[in-house]
Amino acid sequence: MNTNRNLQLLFDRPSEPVFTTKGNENVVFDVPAHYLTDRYQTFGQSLSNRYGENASEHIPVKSVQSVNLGEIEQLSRYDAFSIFVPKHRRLACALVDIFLGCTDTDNLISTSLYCKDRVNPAMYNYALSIAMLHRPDTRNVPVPTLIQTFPDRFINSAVFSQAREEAQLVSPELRSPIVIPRDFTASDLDEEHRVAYWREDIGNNLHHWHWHLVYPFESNTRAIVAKDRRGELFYYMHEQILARYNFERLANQLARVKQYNNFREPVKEGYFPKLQTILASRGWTPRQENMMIQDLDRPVDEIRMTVSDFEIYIRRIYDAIHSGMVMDRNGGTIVLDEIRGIDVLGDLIEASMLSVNPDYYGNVHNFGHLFLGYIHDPEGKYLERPGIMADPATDLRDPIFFRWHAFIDEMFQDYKATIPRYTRGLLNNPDIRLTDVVVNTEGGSPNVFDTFWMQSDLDLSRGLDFVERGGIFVRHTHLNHSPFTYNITVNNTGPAKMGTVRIYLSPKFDERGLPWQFREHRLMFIEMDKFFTQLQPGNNNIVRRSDESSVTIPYERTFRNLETGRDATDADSFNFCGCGHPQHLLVPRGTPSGMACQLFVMVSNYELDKVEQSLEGSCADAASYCGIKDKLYPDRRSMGYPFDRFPPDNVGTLEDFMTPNMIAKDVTIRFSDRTVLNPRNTTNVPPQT
Ligand code: CUO
Repeated sequence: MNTNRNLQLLFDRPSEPVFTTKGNENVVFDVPAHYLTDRYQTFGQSLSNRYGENASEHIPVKSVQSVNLGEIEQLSRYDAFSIFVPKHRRLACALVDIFLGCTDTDNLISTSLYCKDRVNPAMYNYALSIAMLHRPDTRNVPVPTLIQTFPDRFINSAVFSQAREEAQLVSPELRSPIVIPRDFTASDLDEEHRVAYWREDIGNNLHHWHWHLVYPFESNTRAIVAKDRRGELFYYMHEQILARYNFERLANQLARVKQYNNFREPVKEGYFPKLQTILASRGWTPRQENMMIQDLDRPVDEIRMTVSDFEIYIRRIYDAIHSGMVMDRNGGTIVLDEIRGIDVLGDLIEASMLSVNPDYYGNVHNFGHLFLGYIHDPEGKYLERPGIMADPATDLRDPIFFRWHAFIDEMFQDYKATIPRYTRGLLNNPDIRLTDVVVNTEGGSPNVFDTFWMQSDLDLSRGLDFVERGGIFVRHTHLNHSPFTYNITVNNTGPAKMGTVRIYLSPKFDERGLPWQFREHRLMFIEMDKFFTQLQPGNNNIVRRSDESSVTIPYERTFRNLETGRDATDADSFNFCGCGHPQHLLVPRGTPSGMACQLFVMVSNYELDKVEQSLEGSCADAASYCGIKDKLYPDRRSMGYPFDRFPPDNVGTLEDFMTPNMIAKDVTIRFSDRTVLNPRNTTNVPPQT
C-alpha cells in the first residue's frame, strides 16, 4: 500500500467531503458511514457510492470511534485561521495532540479523515502538517506544500474564476495555462511596488510558511518547539530575509527598509493583496495608506492588548538587552552571554513557549503581526477577517512585514553590540590563505552573475474544490539566474585538514552610491553557501556549484509535484526536505547595467566550527536557514559568523576586517529583462492571458 501517497491525499481539496475522489488519479477513501457529517448522514452514502464507482482505486480505512473534538469545532469552517491568534493556536495545539496521539499511521489516516469535515480546513492543514513533521512514523513523508491545497494564499484571486471555467468546459488535455501577470497588486505609482516581484514570489512565501511549520512557537508537546538553537535561528533566518530584501531594494533604487518603531504614527505604506479565500469567498483585507495601529480588543479571538502595554513590553526587552540580563519567572536573572544570549532573546522576543518570562516580556513579535493584521478592525466592530500580516503564508507580501522585522532585528543587533568583538584569533585559520575566487557562469563572463525572468507552470487542481478533475495550470513569472560555479583557490602551508567554506554576497555601495562602513556593511551580506571541505597541503582548487547551496532547495522541491500534477509516491520521500530559500532566488536581481557587488569567501577553522553528530540519512539541503531535522545545527559558530557581531574599534571597512583566510572579490549581477519558459513545463497548449 502506498502510505506516503495516502497521507498526502488527506490534504487534497480541503473543503470537499471525505468521500469525494482525491488526487489526480481519482482514488477514494472508503470511510465508514459514521465519518460523514450530519449534513450527509441521510444521503451521503449514495453520494459516496457514486464517487466510488468512478474511482480508480479504493483505499480501505480502518474504522475509529468518533473523536471528541470539543472546542476545536468552535472555529467555523469558513473563518480565517491565524496561528498568531491565541484562541486559534490553542485549538490547533489540541488538534495536533489528537494527531500525535494516534497509535500508528493507519490510525492517523483514519482519525484525520474523521476530523477533516468537522474542523476549519486551514487549521486542519496546519495541525496535520505539524503532526506529520514530528511523528516518528511520518517525519520523512513530505508535507504537501501549502500552495497545493490553498493556492488562494499565493495567487491573484482573478485567476480562480478563469480556472473554474477552464476546468468545467475544457477537457484536461486541451486546457491551457492561465498566466498570472507579474504586476497585479499595484502600479508604478507606488514605488514600493518595484520590489513586489520579490515580496510576492510564490517560492519565497512558501519558504517562510514552511520555516514556521518546522519551527512552531507553541505546542502542548514541548519537544516540537524546543529544537536546537531555535531562538537564534528565528533571529538569523529573518535577518537574512531582511538583508536579501535590502539587496533587492538597492538594485531597484530604493533605500534600505526603515524600521517601524513609532506606533503612534501612521503606517505610510498601503498594501492591497488581491487575494481571496476560496473557502469563504472573502478577500484578505487591504491596508490603506497612513493607517495607525490601535488597541486590540477582540474577545471572540481572545485578543486583548493596548498599544501602551505593547510599548511597555518592548521597553522591558530593551532594558534587559542593555543591562545584559533578563529576569526569569521567579525573579532570578539569566545573563545574556556571548553564546546562549541570542537564543534566550530569540525565544523571548518572538515569543515562543520557551520564553523565560512571557508575563513580563510579553509576546512582542507575534503581537506586532496581530496589531498590523487587525489594523482595519481592531475591535471586531465590522466582523472583518485579519489582513495578510496575520498569516506566515502571506505576510511576506506586505512592505510593512519588512519594516516590522527591521524593528525586531534592531533589538537583536543591540544585543550583538553588547557582546565581545571577534578577535583576529577567532577569525583566522592557521596555515590557510585564500588566494583567489572566480565565479563562472554558464556561457557568461567571469565574475558576472546573470539574472532574468522565467515562466513556470503549476498545477492548482488539488486546491480547487468542487471542480472537474484533471490538471489546471497557472503560469507564474519569477526571477531566475544562470547556473554558476565558485572556483576557490586555497593555499595550505600546514598538514591536511578540514575547513569550512563560507560564501556571502553584498552590494558594493549603499543607496547613496558610497562605499560601506563595516558596521553597516556586515548587515548587507547574504549567505550564499557554506560547506566543509578537505584541504590538502599546498594549493587546493575548490569548485562548488550554485545548485549545491546550503541556503536553498531546488525549484522542484519548493513546488513538489505541482509541476507535473502527478501524485506523490514513496520514492519521493527519499532525502526530501521542504524547508529552504528557493533556488531561483539565490542571486538577487541586480541591474541591467550590472550591479557592483562583493563576493566574500572565508575558510574558517573547522576545529572551532564542527559539531559532532552523525548526519547519516538526514536531509540537509538548506541547513543554513533551516537547520537539520532532528539534529543539532551543524555549525558551532554564532549564526551569521563572521558578520554577526560589531567590529573592533579599529575596523572601519571590510578590508580592515580581513584575515588571510578570507577574500573579497568585485563581482557584478547583470539583469537581463528577458523572459524564458521553464523547460520543465509540461503543458504544450498556448497560454491564456
Ligand atoms: Cu516569520 Cu514575523 O516571523 O514572520
